[in-house]
Amino acid sequence: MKIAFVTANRETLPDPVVPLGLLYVMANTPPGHELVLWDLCFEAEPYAHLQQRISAFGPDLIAVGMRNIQCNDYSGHGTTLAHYERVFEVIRATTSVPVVLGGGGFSVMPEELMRRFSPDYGICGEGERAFSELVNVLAGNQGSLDQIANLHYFRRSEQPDSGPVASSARAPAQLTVVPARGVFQNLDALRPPSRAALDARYYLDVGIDAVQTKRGCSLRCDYCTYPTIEGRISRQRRPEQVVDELLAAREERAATHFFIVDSVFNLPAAHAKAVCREMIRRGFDTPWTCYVNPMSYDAELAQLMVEAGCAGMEVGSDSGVDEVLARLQKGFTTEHIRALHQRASAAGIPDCHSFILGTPGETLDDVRRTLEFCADLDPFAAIMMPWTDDREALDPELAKEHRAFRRRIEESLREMQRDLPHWIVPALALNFDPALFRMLRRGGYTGPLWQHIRRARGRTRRRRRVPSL
Ligand code: B12
Ligand code: SF4
Repeated sequence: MKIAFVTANRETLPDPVVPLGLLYVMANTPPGHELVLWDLCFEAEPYAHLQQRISAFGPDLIAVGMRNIQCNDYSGHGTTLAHYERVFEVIRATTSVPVVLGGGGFSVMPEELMRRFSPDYGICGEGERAFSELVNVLAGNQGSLDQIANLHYFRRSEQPDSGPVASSARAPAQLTVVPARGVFQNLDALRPPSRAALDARYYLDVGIDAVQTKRGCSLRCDYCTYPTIEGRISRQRRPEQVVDELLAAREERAATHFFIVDSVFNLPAAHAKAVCREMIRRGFDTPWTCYVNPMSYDAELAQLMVEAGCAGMEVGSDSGVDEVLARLQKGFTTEHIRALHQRASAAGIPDCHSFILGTPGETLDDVRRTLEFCADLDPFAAIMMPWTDDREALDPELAKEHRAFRRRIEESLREMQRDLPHWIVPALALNFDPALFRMLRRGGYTGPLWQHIRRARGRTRRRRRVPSL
């Protein structure tokens, strides 16, 4: 079959991100098919481009990667759904071949998005195995749809359980969801993704590549969707294999920085340390950034990360109020956040803490206490995000209700923005706007831009008083 992989993500803030998940799915598609990658990220006319590509290539199957539901301004005022709707309209108007939807955005609410976009198939969570099995069924080789764990599809009376089905055969249909069972992959058995087909602009304009050292997080933070995508059991890649991929990626493309996209790099800490040791042993010297959790962050790990070239870490601190952290089931307290900040500062690793303001049950007073906590902590960088629930994307009433509270939080942030020049508040475009980012890139700044804002704005380390809300 001729299979077209479409990465439809057009979010470019804070940066365009390489479609690592789709590359994994591509790399692990059974042999014997002709594969192409189409990237809509940098196209000025994405829909015309897509239409033209479909007409010229004539695919038998189209696989669409949907990374985000939310827009990158974190304000909850917009979503990416209208864009994906348009992508589906263009595909349906140009061809009648089956379409498969998958990716992190899709996996957050698969049933709702199946109904909204009506793809022929949807794959929730990790895509490699399910997509391979689907390709085998559609090519008429083996298997049946109801054996493909996590597959979502519309069962129609005329739809057999195997063999290609033109979507023109569509009729009112019932959504079928094949239950998940033992779906998660042994990561060392996967073929690593190839960057060969990636648009050069990821490297020329930004320079950040992505790599994954494991999948899954066993914690149970109240709001978190990550385990839906990756599972709750941590599955780790062999450190040698991770560094093989880093070196190959650096060889293949001119990345100046890597983002380790694990949900949390330092859980379990033993694996993070093993990866760092392997980087050091192999002399890997390209800077990298990762997510860390305030638990399991000891001085030994901080030191190993420095020696392995860590240029910064993003910390999901979420709140500066212990009762809120407990309600969110974070498993750590503000003391853990302080300890992490001290260790990171002692080791010389810039730390960027993200705080989610206004989670369910939180009051404006809690928000104010979080802002005071952050001002007192004085981390290298902080990102303030008013809480947005993914379900708002499909529920205007819920969105309206939450937006009113967000507005009040934003007003408070606006009042104090002049006092906190290095905090990042995407909803207010504060230290988060394309013009600033372009200026920093032109100035030769590499890696995630929060690592440069403080320096660029001059290091203001004065303690700030937070105005009352
Ligand atoms: C690392 C990360 C970032 C980093 C990326 C760094 C980099 N250079 O790559 C940074 C910090 C920049 C970032 C930014 C944003 N992110 Co982010 N990010 C992640 C994270 C933790 C990992 C993504 C990743 O690369 N995973 C590794 C790859 C291998 O996995 P994957 O993409 O999920 O792909 C697998 C499956 O989804 C599936 N699959 C993928 N594509 C396809 C296609 C088909 C056809 C099929 C069948 C299957 C399939 O198979 C793949 C392999 O198993 C996820 C959460 C998570 N744990 O997944 C959030 C996540 C993807 N981000 C999210 C969001 C919203 C954003 C932002 C919009 C900011 C924001 N408001 O939170 C921006 C957008 C940036 C952009 N330009 O698009 C959401 C998206 C869903 C949603 N709720 O909208 C997620 C899921 C987190 C969440 N809040 O729920 N992010
Ligand atoms: S530690 Fe991070 S990835 Fe794990 S459940 Fe909590 S928020 Fe989600």
